[in-house]
Amino acid sequence: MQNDTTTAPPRLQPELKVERPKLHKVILVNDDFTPREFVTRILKAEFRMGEERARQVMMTAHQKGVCVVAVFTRDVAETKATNATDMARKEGFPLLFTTEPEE
Ligand code: TYC
Repeated sequence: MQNDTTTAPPRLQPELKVERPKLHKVILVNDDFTPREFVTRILKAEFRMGEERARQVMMTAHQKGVCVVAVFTRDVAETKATNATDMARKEGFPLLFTTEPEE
């Protein structure tokens, strides 16, 4: 009896295409109303930054209009941006964190 394993044509392996998930930036947006200290506090709480780094990021947004806070997978970036923005809303501040995919 013929043995399938010896007569079958060689199986072509499908090419494995594993793509790295695109990372998303969390962006801090400046406004004229949220106190600097409050922005710094949010950055420390939600993005686990130390005082010095949080102040640098806050000041960059303050001076340039926006600052990239960090990059994460899409879900994490969106969750952190939403949490941080919600914390500000609860205190009545217009502070905004947005996300955008990296190129
Ligand atoms: N511009 C604000 C002020 O002068 C401080 C601030 C900094 C607000 C960064 C938002 O993303 C921000 N009180």
